[in-house]
Amino acid sequence: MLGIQYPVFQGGMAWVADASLAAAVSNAGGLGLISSINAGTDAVRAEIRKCKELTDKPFGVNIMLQAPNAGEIAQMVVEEGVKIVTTGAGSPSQYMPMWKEAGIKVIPVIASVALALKMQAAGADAVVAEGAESGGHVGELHTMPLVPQVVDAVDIPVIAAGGICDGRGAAAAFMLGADAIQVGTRFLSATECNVHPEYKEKILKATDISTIVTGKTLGHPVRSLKTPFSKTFARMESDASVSSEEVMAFGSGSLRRAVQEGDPNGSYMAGECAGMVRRIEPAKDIVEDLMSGAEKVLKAVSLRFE
Ligand code: TUI
Repeated sequence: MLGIQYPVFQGGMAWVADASLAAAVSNAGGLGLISSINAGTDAVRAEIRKCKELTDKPFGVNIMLQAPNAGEIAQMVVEEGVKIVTTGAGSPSQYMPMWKEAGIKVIPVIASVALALKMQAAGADAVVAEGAESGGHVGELHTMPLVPQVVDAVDIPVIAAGGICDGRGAAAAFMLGADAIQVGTRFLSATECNVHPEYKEKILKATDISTIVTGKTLGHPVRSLKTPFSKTFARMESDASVSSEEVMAFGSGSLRRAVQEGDPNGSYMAGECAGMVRRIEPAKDIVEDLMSGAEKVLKAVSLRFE
């Protein structure tokens, strides 16, 4: 459907997923995605143009629907001839007719069966079922129960996301009925990923219990690494004497500060599998490790059932 070699999507991570990372993943045979959360619509347009120079393989754009410029980005991807769009943090129904008209493959990220069905009815070509193990904005269900329930509910392909970091996770996702996987956190450590070195360092140092979900009281739960900043955020939102406006002001701009400045007062969004990320390596090696690792465990397990 997408013209890619391997069923591996790179998560469209806000402020992180630029042309450099997306092109590296696409050149490796996966699907690279550029994030629409960047310095503004023109900056995203520039990343798209750069990506076209870096790869002749298919790539896409992830549109964060809660962003104030989401409508502008939705129009811009049509102008730039983008072929694949994924969306997050909302329903893209209003843009669907325009994108279908332009021949764009539309793949909404969803976190429930209800929204998967709504997206299918609206004409989605596939859905990414993203469990709450993932980094960034999360839903309520986790990958293990979410993916098979979405697979049973829809007739379009399902891409599993959330907690998938190596060949074992990839194989498990295929066992749940997924047609492909989406991986975010592991690509934070890619050589071609342009986050601040401090961000990579924090991911490499992370353990199994290094992430926390904050923002539930604001209706915008986000998973990030436990840091003095995220712990303060958690304390503020559970303190009745602190208004939600004060909490939001405290968090404002924190992801950009982490990604670009390695600021200790930044939000280091990451999934639960951050503890499994061991080294910095080219995106190509990550894609190949995901696929060869899946093949290895699938063969080993199938032998046990012969
Ligand atoms: O969108 C994401 N993950 C994100 S977006 C993001 S940007 C940001 N966030 C906070 C502060 C600063 C920047 C970081 N991470 N993942 C896709 C995703 N979408 N996960 C869950 C959902 C989702 C949730 C509810 C999709 C739809 C939905 O329903 C809304 C509706 O209209 O029914």
